[in-house]
Amino acid sequence: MKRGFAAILSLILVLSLGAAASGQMTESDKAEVGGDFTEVPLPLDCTWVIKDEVIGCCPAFFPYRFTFECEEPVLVRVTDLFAAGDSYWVYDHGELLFTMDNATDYGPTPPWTDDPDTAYDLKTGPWAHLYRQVEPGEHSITIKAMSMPTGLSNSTVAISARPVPRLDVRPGNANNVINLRAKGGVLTVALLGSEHVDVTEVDIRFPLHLGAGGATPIHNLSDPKVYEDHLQDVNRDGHTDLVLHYRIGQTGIKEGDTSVTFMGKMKVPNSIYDWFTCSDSIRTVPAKKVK
Ligand SMILES: [Ca+2]
Ligand SMILES: [Ca+2]
Repeated sequence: MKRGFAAILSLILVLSLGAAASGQMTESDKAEVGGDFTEVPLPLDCTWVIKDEVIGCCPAFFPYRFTFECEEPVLVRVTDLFAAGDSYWVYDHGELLFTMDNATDYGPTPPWTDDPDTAYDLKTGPWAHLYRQVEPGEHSITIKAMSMPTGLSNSTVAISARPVPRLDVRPGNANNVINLRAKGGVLTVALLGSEHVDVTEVDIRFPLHLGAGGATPIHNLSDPKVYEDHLQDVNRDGHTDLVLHYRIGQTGIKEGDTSVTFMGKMKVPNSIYDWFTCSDSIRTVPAKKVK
């Protein structure tokens, strides 16, 4: 891509970003989404759905609504595919979910791949790619091409949905009471597997943080024997769960807190993508007052 062209494109992008700064679709966008959009159910198993379309340019919507419903939080993953250089805005039920900038750091010929995992990889190239976590429930994703620097009127995009574990504080106990008097006390939590979630896909090479204090597990899960011991079906639903133990004093949980959040990462070949969070409600027993 020529530098002058890139400069004009970024100017257009800046201008259009300004127009949609509220994160809302314009009325004409909404009319488009309400129009002839074909519903495509998105599988909840991380497989990529690829759409290569002549959509004109730009901006222009792909004529699809990618839909799914899930009891778990889901990572919506999107990547440019085939010739690099396109950029996209991604919507959920008509609300802007995220924007993906096009890379400009390649020569006159954009690199090409038909492998979404390669295009999604942060290290391999300039394909626009990004993900966002959406909450449990029903979702309807639409994608708008914002720029296609190759000058062609067709664009290729790949999208996949990756459910992530739910958090269960104190497995087997519905009250989730956390006794802050027990400073050295241990809090057991579980990441719950399900029909759609394999907890062994949680990447234990990356931090498994619990709470605002960023506590890390007491046990060394990089030891395969220790890791194996922490894979249990705590709620007896037939799906393996990952049990984790933390020092309460390191979690940052304070008196009156009503929830606690876990942060970890799902496995992705060669990528630092697919971080996720999950939360559970808690009730605290106050620490002893110092007189
Ligand atoms: Ca519980
Ligand atoms: Ca289970």
